[in-house]
Amino acid sequence: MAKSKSRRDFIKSTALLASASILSTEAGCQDPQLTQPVVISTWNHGIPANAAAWETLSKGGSAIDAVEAGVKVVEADPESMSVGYGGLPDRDGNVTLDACIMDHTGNAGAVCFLQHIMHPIAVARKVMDDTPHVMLAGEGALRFALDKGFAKQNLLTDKAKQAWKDWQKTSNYKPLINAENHDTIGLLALDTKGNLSGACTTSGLAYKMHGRVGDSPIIGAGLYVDNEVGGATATGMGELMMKTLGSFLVVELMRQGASPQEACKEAVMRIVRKLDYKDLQVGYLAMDPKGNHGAYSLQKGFNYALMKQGENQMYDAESYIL
Ligand code: SD4
Repeated sequence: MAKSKSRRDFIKSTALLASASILSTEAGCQDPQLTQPVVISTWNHGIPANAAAWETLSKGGSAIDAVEAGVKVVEADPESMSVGYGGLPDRDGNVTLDACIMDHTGNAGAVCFLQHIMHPIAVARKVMDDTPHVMLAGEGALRFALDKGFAKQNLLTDKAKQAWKDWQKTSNYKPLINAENHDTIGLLALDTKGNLSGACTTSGLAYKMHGRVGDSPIIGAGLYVDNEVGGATATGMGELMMKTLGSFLVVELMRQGASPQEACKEAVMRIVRKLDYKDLQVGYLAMDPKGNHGAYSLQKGFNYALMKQGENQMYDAESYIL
């Protein structure tokens, strides 16, 4: 995994360094029983997401709180055009959101085809914590969110609306690789108690059919965590991960002895062997309970942010197609 050469490579804010030193005095150095936290997440927006997750972890907070805090930063960013606020709409002009979250005990929550809510991950967390269910969809998810006090708001920014209008001139639907319509955030965190959690949130493929749901809210496709073995998350053309239950596959391969890197690669190879993947992208990230990580993608161009020991850096994933 080569460090990428982008300008964002060496973003290390003083806040991050400060939280790293809090960790070494409050946690890591004083108690050898405590695990060193690690955060890993997809694409360039992983840098600010990791930083927010780290803030929670460095104070001894839980992995589940950290993953939620991390991805919320990206959900609220209007410049991130495939997650939450500012996300590109479906072909009818609706921003529809998919998200899921999973903790170290195997608890999980998800929402799909949710509209008008800035933080679908927080709604997914409430589904996990406050209901006997795993997933709520569409109108039901919206009603639940409003009942829980979330505000209804317009998520279609002027910039996203203009992009949609431009797209309508041809209405040519072709999912692209590594373009701005493939920028889901999937984030995995390991906390000082050695617990793993994950979160995944997206506005899905730009200009998708109204009602389309991708892999991101599907436990086992977009995200899976088993605290004994490890966690995995996915990005890219959701249909490919759904057909192979990719994140579950990565974790199960790790259970059978594969390293996180080997498991990510094998899950991509499963797609290569079985499905028509031409011009499509899939990227997997994985982490085991010791903080070892893996990253592998179908096509060149998938990058991820890794934060450990207070350092937050971008890396390019290895890929099947070079
Ligand atoms: C989806 N997997 O809806 C998402 C899109 C994505 O990076 O990951 N973009 O299929």
